[in-house]
Amino acid sequence: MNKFLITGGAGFIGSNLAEKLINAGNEVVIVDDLSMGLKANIADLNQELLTFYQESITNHQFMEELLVREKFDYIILLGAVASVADSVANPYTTHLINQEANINVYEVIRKNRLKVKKVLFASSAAVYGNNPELPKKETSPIEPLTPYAIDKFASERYAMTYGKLYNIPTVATRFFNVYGPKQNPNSPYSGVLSIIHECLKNGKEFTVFGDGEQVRDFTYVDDVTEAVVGLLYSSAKWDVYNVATGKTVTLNEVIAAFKKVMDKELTVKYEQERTGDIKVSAADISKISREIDYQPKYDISLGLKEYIRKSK
Ligand code: UD2
Repeated sequence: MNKFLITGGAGFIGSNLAEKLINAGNEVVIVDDLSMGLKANIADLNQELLTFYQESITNHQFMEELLVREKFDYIILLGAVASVADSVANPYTTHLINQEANINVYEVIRKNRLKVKKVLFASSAAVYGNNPELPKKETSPIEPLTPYAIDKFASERYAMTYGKLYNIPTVATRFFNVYGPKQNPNSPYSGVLSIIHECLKNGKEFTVFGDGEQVRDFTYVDDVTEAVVGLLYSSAKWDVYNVATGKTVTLNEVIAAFKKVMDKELTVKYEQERTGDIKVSAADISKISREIDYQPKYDISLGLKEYIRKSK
């Protein structure tokens, strides 16, 4: 049994990860200010193994006291303002959360010489921006186009550099479009599959921005948490890994698959594509596959089935 800290642990990916770790008998501490996460996401977990702090990761003193007191085996940094649009509207405020708060964690580990088994920083495919090279490899050019992407890239680099300079075992992941239970559909910039799910459930009309032929690598959250745990327990360090399925589908194909899995009709309207929308996002996952023998288990139809089953 190990002790884990998950920042953003009441959010979509964090709460799914907490569930996996707790079900395996580990102790999990969550720090989440509930700005996007929900208490309900972690309410059904074994509370004896869970400690929850409703606190912002920007409270540096709180974070330092917590890290020094609890002596975590593993630290997973998922706490962030996940909306790219928010980062464009509020670049400085989101910077304090998406970058500074993470550096503070590395700094506390360095200053206090904390012995951690691994620190994992959750970065994003957003760091690749619009660069046309496909599929994206970890060595592909980086082109962060928004404050969100800049902060993700910087926090990734800080994790690697702190790791090497001060001998802290760090890794980073670049997630591609993640979907699954507990993803919050309430913002227009929420994951598109959570929005489609909401529309199908409530008989609402769904708007496709563009012609629906945009291509994504949609990754079921269990494959993501599997990759995270695999990297934590492996000897991987000071490196960054794409986390995706390595397969792509168009939005139109996903809509068709979703309707079939739910056996429901969906009214779809087509509008102008979003400014800055990426036409094709595709991941090369050979690096993580080599490192931890990672094999995604969910193609889109299996992932959607599991999403529906677990959302009931
Ligand atoms: C993903 C990430 C984002 C950033 C970006 C980097 C998610 C939720 N977002 O944005 O954080 O890392 O990749 O490239 O993982 N769409 C519709 N109708 C809707 C909502 C979306 O047609 O109501 C379209 C949208 O225009 C896009 C596609 O669906 O073409 C996927 O949208 P998304 O917001 O789920 O994810 P994405 O790839 O834009």
